[in-house]
Amino acid sequence: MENRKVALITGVTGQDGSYLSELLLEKGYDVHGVIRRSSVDYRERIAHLEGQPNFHLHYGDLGDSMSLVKVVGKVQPTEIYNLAAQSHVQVSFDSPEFTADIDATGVLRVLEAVRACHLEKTCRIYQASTSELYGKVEEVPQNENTPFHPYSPYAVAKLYGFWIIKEYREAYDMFCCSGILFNHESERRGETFVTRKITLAAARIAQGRQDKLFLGNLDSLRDWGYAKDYVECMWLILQNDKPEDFVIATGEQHSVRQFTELAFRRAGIELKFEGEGIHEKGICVAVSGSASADLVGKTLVEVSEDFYRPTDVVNLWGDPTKAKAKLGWNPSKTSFEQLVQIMVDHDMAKVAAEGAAAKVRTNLAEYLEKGIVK
Ligand code: NAP
Ligand code: F7E
Repeated sequence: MENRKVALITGVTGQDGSYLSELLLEKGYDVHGVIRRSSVDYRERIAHLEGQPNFHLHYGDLGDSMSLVKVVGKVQPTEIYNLAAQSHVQVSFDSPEFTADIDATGVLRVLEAVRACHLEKTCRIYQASTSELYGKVEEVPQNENTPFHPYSPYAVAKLYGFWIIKEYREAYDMFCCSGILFNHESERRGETFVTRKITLAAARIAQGRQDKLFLGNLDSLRDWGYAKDYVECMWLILQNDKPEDFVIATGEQHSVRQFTELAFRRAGIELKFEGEGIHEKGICVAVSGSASADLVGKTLVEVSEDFYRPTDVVNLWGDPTKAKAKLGWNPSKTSFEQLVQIMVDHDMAKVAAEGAAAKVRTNLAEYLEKGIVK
């Protein structure tokens, strides 16, 4: 490997891109990020890094080959982390063609940009693959040898990304690998993914700023880890002696219902679930801390068909044995309980800081309730 440490991160403004940037800057890398132009400020997650001498941003888009060739040629990276994607599974049913263009062909564009710049022998590439590849799972728990059965336009696009990485590794002897990451969450998680939607709603309901939370499939099972721990593994995968794919997961599984119960408890609200399917409800049976006693007896969680998917992946559970053994990665650094605690505590403080005394529903909460935004 070269002595220069120059990383190029696509998807730098996202949850993982922001944590990975911090990690690589700490490790002494020059970090370059690819950003898209937007009419609103979307750089909240990396605002604290802008202005640092080793942190640089470049305009580019995974849908635009020339922009990628230009940025790769200019930066001459020793490592590329391809994190950019349309990453929302439910949205991929509404925008399947865009999802395929960015999440499938976009990976090919990154690989070809590296070849066009003659960096294929010096630049290592990490591809953000996903547990969604296992989809309608064929075994539980899932490891590197479990057959794939993608179950959404997002997963089908990511499957192409996985295979084109493998193909370029074999055809051109490139050091390119996939991290098959199971769900990882944090206080920086996008607000329409289920965990963050729940922790924000729990905080808002506890502080009298929202009446109810509407969710989809409460029975869905996920292996949820902490994003800050997972970006470390992305780096470890590229420091390995040879290019290989790894499953990254905690090895523990919980339901959406369990996440909801725990998050509301942390916010001071004890929930009891009653009923089944679309009629299931989460009723407040006790409060603690600053949560209002008026909440007791109220239905705070309801199920809405708006958040059901045409096909849903319901049983993800990863086996991180290989990453533990070969990379020395610790899948238990942050427990499930600690993850929920970190997210709820962050959102309690955020909601408190939002400040308005009156009971205001944010636009997002309103849109979520009406099912306009998923
Ligand atoms: P995220 O928060 O949704 O971030 C996605 C990033 O991709 C954002 O920076 C976004 O930019 C960028 N992006 C989207 N379309 C783009 C385009 N056409 N050109 C350039 N950039 C584009 O996702 P994340 O949770 O950090 O996940 C990172 C990666 O890991 C994604 O590829 C995701 O599919 C994959 N993954 C995530 C998980 C998970 O649980 N988080 C698990 C497995 C795999 P804007 O800010 O401009 O939108
Ligand atoms: O859904 C169920 C939903 O949207 C998790 C992405 O980072 O991880 C993420 O994809 C589960 C699903 O994440 C609601 O049906 C119930 O079964 O938080 P999610 P995801 O689909 O697992 C994978 C590994 C990625 O690669 C993706 O990029 O929760 N669910 N009720 C709900 N989901 C949402 N979003 N909203 C609900 O109201």
